[in-house]
Amino acid sequence: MTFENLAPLLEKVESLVHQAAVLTTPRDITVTAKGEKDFVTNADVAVSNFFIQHLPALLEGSQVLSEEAPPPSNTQNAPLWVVDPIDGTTNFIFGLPVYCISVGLLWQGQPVLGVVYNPVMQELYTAYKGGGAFLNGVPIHVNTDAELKSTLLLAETNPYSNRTQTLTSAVIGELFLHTVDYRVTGSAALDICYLAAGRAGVFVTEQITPWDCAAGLAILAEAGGMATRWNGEAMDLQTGAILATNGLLHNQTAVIIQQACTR
Ligand code: LIP
Repeated sequence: MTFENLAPLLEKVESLVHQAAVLTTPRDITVTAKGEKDFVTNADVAVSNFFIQHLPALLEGSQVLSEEAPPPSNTQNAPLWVVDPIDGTTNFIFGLPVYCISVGLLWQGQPVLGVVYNPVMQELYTAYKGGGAFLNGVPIHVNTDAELKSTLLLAETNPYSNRTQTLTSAVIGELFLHTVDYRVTGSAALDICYLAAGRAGVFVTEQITPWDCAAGLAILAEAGGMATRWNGEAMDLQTGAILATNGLLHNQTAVIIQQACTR
């Protein structure tokens, strides 16, 4: 695969995502608890199954890692589709219109293509490596906020663990003092896209999963943003903390996070 043929591949993924979006409007939503405060619905499962069936045909040898399915075996050298069938499942269950379908493609472990779609707002974020980032076909870019006091902070909670929730609260609380205000949308994938579209300058969460961020990171990179671990280490696609910014705010935010973590 070369990067030249990512453009037609993106079109095919967009088409699948629009087809999958129909599955997010079932007549009856059934909810199952995967763990405490961790839910999956029949819509998540239907969208997951749809992508597992259709994505491998788009790219020879590719495999699918979905939040709602057992992981594929031996993904080492295969191109990997990383899917969150519904990111923001809790919002979806409670009727808040802030959720999305997220499909990323990892090539040699790096995100090279991403599609994130909020079917309620009808906002489609897309990117492939070297091709720029777009919202509904219009180019997007991170904002130019250079001071935390003039930017909006996006943050996510981690309701599954009291330990990380305490740390998250401390970090958000400290950053809140330095920024205009903070928002918790309930969808990390959308947060990263909002950052890419210049709607906020910083995004933090203590536990991001590969399916929350694979697509978003491809989009953010093309929009001129950056993402690392909280301690500044390079981002990989393992579950853990993330600091994503417009680039200009990265170092100063990392310093405040370190202070909050060691307090
Ligand atoms: C969600 C994340 C969100 C986090 C939620 C949850 P899901 O993913 O995107 O940022 O706060 O607890 O993990 O489970 O809706 O795909």
